[in-house]
Amino acid sequence: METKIVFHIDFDYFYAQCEEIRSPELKSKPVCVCVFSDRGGDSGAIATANYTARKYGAKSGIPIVFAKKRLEERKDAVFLPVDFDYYSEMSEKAMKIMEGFSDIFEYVGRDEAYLDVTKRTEGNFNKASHLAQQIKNSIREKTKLSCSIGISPNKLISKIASDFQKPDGLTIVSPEKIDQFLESLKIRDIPGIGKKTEQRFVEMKLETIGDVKKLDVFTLNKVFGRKSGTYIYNAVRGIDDEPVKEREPSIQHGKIVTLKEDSKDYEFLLENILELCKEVHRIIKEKNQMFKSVGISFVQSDLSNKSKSKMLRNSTMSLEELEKTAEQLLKEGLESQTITIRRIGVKVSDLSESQGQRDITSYF
Ligand code: DGT
Ligand code: CA
Ligand code: CA
Repeated sequence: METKIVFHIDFDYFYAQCEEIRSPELKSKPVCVCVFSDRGGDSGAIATANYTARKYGAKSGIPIVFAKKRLEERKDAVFLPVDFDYYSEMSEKAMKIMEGFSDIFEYVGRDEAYLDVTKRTEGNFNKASHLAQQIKNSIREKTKLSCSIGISPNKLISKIASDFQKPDGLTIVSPEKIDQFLESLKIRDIPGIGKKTEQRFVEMKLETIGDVKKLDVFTLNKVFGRKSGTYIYNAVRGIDDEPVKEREPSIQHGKIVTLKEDSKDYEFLLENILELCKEVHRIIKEKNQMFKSVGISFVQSDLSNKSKSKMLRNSTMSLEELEKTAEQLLKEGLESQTITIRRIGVKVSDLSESQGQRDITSYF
């Protein structure tokens, strides 16, 4: 069987990096991107933090109050609310570039993807290394984003490898290096192995992947059950035959603009909303897709977010329906609006392929 070459590409400190790109003055500061809960104040958790903030122990999943405590001495630390629409927009641009460099492209989530590049590299790891460098350069040039790439004959090892030298990493594990690469890594580095599984291994006095390799498949199956046991048995040996499956990130289409001036004036905002509707509709038409949900979003002058969406009765391609719905959402969104709005967006989701001449009126 010929050796496959699979890339796993993962953007570095993704949400926080997007914020740095939007506001370069943040680069020298600790930056935490926060999911503020509805309860107000500082309740909520950190979605991610840049590497400066991580040095102080501020990281994904911890409460915002803890992060603020840990960063107490850094008076310049910045805590920003998440702006998913903006991150999606950045992600989409970078994903398009990656897709262009792949034989098979599998979108995993906003910040990661697998690429099968076996054909275009002719299974040659040297060529693969050049290709990866080219992808990094192209993404950086067009979006300013940095990413880390893992290269190996399968998804499992590439995923581990992309995480091996972050940020801006490039880790190549050719077939003959697999054992050596895995040997000294922590068991926890295997995707899917969480705290609980790790704890069981600690109890068995096993710490590295090399240690676990000493266990036979029967022991692993007995301790973890057949499914997990077999997975672990193969994973520690670098065995994984999951193919890269074509998958595109077409979950939604959206457009967002920064307004000429911050405002909460209905007429002014409506004008912008209608313009965005036209742009979003252009994408939908081009892709021959129908949508069933419409959403609008505001980034308010204090950088907090607000969004509203509505599910339609039927899927449609109609610009008129898109505009009507967005207009209605805008009216609702502006009720009790106190602060002005800085950026405004429109998106459609719950997409489906339009199948031929279903209903001629739904095309316009
Ligand atoms: P890294 O280690 O440089 O890849 O850093 P990130 O931030 O890219 O980490 P990753 O790849 O695990 O996650 C990608 C994005 O997913 C991250 O920018 C924010 C989001 N995320 C990750 N963990 C959490 C979490 O615990 N809560 C929330 N709300 N979001 C998270
Ligand atoms: Ca990442
Ligand atoms: Ca990731």
